Amino acid sequence: MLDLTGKNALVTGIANNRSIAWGIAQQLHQAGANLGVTYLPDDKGKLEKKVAELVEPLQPSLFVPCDVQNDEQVAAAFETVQEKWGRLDILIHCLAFASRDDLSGDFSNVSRDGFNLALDVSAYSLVQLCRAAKPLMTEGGSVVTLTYLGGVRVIPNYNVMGIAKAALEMNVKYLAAELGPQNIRVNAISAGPIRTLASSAVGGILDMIHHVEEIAPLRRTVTQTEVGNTAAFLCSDLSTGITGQVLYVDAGYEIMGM
Ligand code: NAD
Ligand code: 0WE
Repeated sequence: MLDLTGKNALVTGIANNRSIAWGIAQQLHQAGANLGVTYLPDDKGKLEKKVAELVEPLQPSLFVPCDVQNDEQVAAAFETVQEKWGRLDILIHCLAFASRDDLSGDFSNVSRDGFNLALDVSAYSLVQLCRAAKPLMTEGGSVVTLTYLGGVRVIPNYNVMGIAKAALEMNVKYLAAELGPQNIRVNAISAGPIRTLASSAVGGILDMIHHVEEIAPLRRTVTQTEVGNTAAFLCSDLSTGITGQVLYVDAGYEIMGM
């Protein structure tokens, strides 16, 4: 039923085997999609090598650098998509970044640079990638991004990332409205806390996970695979009527008031 054969899917945000994007890539692959993977290049090419080895079993037909803060690199990545595939069907936006200093202490201490960095990488990047994808999604398409409850409620220490996620969720709505007539759908998954490279760098993440395990209706957190399966659904013909939405994959935590 969930069939993505013949679909070309570009996945951003894989850093290691704990990345949510890795969970998504695996489920898209299992559903039969043709994968393209982007990575954030570093000085020594260490991350490139790690990600290349990780994704090898999924046999991506495209593997390109894409730092969303580098306009030329983003343009080059989509030129490669155009040359190698001719058409794009699925875009997974699964990246965020804020300065570590801005993810603790008083929110009001955030500097202009820190604010701009978080919003640039974590929110503007969706607009930028959708603009590049738009002319390539000639047979319609599906864009999925990752957000967090800290974009709609105050979560201690999430701070400037909360503002970035609020902007990201509103980007989803404006982009869905603009791209809908071209049958391109844009949705977000709001995932519960998961141990990843990004979340593990944050103090107290384990306590937050334990809190969710006590409060969430399902009495547990979610896995990268569960987020991946929801992403596959949002990219498939099972969800053709859904656009502009934020779908919570959080074991039900969001509904709880006390
Ligand atoms: P992760 O560290 O595995 O992924 C973050 C990715 O962002 C990395 O692959 C990194 O290379 C990439 N990135 C950072 N700056 C970039 C740039 N300038 N250009 C291109 N890529 C860049 O962590 P994750 O938890 O899998 O995060 C993926 C997404 O999921 C993020 O949007 C995050 O906000 C969201 N999310 C995470 C959780 C969680 O608890 N882990 C919960 C809800 C939402
Ligand atoms: O979106 C995220 C992670 C965002 C993130 C994390 C880091 C850590 C390392 C963005 N930038 C950085 N920069 C770094 O230098 N999550 C939803 C996971 C997360 O992060 C939190 C959380 C949760 C949950 C930060 C504070 C409180 C809770």
